[in-house]
Amino acid sequence: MRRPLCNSARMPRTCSFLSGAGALALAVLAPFSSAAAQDAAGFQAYLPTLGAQAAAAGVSRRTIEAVLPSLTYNPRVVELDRQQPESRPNAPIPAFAPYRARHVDADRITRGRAVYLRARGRLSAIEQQTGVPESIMVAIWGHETNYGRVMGGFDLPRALASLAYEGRRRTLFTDEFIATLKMIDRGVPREKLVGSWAGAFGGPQFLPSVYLRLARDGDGDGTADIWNSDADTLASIGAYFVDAGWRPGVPWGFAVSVPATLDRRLIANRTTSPRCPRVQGRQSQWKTMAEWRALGVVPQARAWPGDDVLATLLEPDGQGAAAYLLTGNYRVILDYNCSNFYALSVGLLADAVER
Ligand SMILES: [Ca+2]
Repeated sequence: MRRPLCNSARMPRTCSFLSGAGALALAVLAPFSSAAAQDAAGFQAYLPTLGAQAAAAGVSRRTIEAVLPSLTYNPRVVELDRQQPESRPNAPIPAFAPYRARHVDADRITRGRAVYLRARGRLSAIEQQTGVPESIMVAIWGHETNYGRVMGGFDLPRALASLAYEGRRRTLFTDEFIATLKMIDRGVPREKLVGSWAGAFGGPQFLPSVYLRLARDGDGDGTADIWNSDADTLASIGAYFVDAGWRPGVPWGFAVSVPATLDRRLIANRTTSPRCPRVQGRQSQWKTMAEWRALGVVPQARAWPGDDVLATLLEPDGQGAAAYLLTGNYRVILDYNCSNFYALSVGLLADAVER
């Protein structure tokens, strides 16, 4: 993992060698170094609290004593956490089209098709057991890690303990930190606990608590190795979707054309979702397919699902641009990662891989 030289709590003075500006650099650095030293010290003082919470949650003394003394504060993960959109609730929403072009691109589609064809036997068995379409499992894998290519290089216990210490989402990160220790208790080697700055790891980018609950052994060798085994990765994604309520036989959604005359005020969402309100607030009211058809909404490619299937309308770039009707299965993709752009791109990549 690379860290910016000026951002290391352990070597804060490295910057003065780079700047060459002598006293000025030291004057600028002084308050920063002091803050970094405070964080490093505060983190060490906080570790016994985390250790006590882990012990109370049933983690073995052996694991706690092996891991906690090795941890140091990681300012980089805190910096990344503060860049997240939910830290800036009033930031403008960017356009979907450029995001789609980056995430549902020719390379990802081509390689997704190759994975789809290569793993066909395995995928079809998982689809039979779970009802989750093969292409959706492939698309999640493609989006999360570019089919296992990019799985993150952050040490998870260190990253999660740093985020718990920082405190913006302390409960979440404390629970996930404890879950990493439980993974060690279960026999996962310490050196495997590497992933994204926010604690997700392996091909499906599961959080530790999700791994404990839903990781599956897809190739039958007795372990759920979502780092190295494609079969385990895909079976685990399938298990996640079943757990989150995927309904077999219903598409995630599809592109539609919407009459320019449709009065959007009549279909505006008037409820606030307790979960991801900003994301779900961009979607319309839920209506049946029969009701959408009566409003003049026309599918661009796929046939309609049954008339009684409920769906919501999303026009991510506003009226006159791409529009989608989304079913309850779209909500399952949002459960995996609550972002409209993410969920739309997963659905569109799945369709492209299958085509
Ligand atoms: Ca396995």
